[in-house]
Amino acid sequence: MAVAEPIYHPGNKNPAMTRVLHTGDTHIGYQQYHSPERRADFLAAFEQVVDDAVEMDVDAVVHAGDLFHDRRPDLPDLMGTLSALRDLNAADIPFLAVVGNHESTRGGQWLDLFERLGLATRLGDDPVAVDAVAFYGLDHVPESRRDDLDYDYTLPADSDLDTEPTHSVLVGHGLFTPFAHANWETETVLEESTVEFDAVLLGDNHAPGIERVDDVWVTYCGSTERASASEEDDRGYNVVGFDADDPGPAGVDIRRRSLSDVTREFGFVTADLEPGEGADRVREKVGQHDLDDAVVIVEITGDGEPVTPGGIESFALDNGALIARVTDRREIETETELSVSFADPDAAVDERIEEVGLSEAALDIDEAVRSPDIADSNLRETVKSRLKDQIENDPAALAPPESDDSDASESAAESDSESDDTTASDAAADAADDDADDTADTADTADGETAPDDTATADSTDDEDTTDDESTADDEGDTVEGELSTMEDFL
Ligand SMILES: [Mn+2]
Repeated sequence: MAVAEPIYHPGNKNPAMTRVLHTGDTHIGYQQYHSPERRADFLAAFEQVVDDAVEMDVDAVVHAGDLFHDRRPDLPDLMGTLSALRDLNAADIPFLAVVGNHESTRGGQWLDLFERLGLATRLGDDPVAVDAVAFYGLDHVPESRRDDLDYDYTLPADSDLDTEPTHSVLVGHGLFTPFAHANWETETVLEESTVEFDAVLLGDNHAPGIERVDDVWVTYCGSTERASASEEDDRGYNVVGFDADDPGPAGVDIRRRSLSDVTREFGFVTADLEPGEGADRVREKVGQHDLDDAVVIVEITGDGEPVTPGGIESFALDNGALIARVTDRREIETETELSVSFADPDAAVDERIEEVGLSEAALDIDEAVRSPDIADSNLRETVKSRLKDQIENDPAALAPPESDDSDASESAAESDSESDDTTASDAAADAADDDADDTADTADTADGETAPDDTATADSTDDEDTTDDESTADDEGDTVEGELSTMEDFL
């Protein structure tokens, strides 16, 4: 299994080896901490991955979902993405992808548009060949709808493939066993699949990892920029080799390549205060880090004097930090059971809204209200036109969705919900009845009180799928630490 030389070295190309770059959870368009710079970082990380793919001359880029942070990417992010996909296309490197929970839309997917433009291939039930490797896709499917899945993949013999593949690969998006926060049984998928897979390349869990289920390799590539402060480890991607001379799982080689040189610098500072210590000690700890253009995440624990988080944040910013977030764990521990991350209030709101469970229309209203891109003066008109559009073109968006599925692995910073909330839908419908005052009322409610309280109580039965917030924050706690460069490091 072990190969002496890293297989991604240019010029070290074994002609029998098909190599693909496995990435995912790119979250382009995520304006983390309300920071335009952070937003640009997510696109830049994707551009870097594409540059690496071209430089390595891989045989394909496989994207395991959540290319975009939400279903409504803005034009600059779309244009940047298109430009990167064009670069791949110019290098004759196919882009094979599935749809993640963040970007999933009710109508067509962005991926379908890219496919129409000849820049991507959406993986599905039919095999897509890269050399002698057959790739299949499994989009994210809400938990409540998974019982209906038949995993009926087209056998190579019944497909358009010219030759019998040496390897079969499933690319999927979801929280699969045996990884943390799993709610999707990998064994079931493998057993029920009509095709015998050698490897499963996954997205959704932002923590990278490799496991074996029976003989089959199962791996997460991890996110390419930190989508939450819980993602402390280096970001990166996988390079997966398939040896045509060695069919089956034995001929699969998975390696990890770090993006730590190019991702935004994060400084994780823990100030564990002794009695009598205070802000001076916290500043001292913060000052030990390279703050230049970094995102600085400070946690205060222990005892000591009261510390004003704002003062520490100013100190970090004055010393060159791009973003500083200070959480005083001592306060949180004593205050309440609340486990939201106060390091990012917007993320806390996202998390709360995810728990509440809103219709697509209500989520759109929330998005409009909180979006920094929509001026207050335009809000009323924006909400009104979006709702009008949905009533005319997509009435289903106003109806209670059939199901719910909260994604626990995804950090507090991520918001998405397919859950069901009648009250919110009603509110949306009210707002939509062409009465500008109603519309404004809905917007005002969402604005003032973060998640509207009256909707928060609407559907407590939806909690069955939500994992404890605290464990969400610890998402990456039980994964591999440090530099990962070979498959052996994962085992
Ligand atoms: Mn994701």
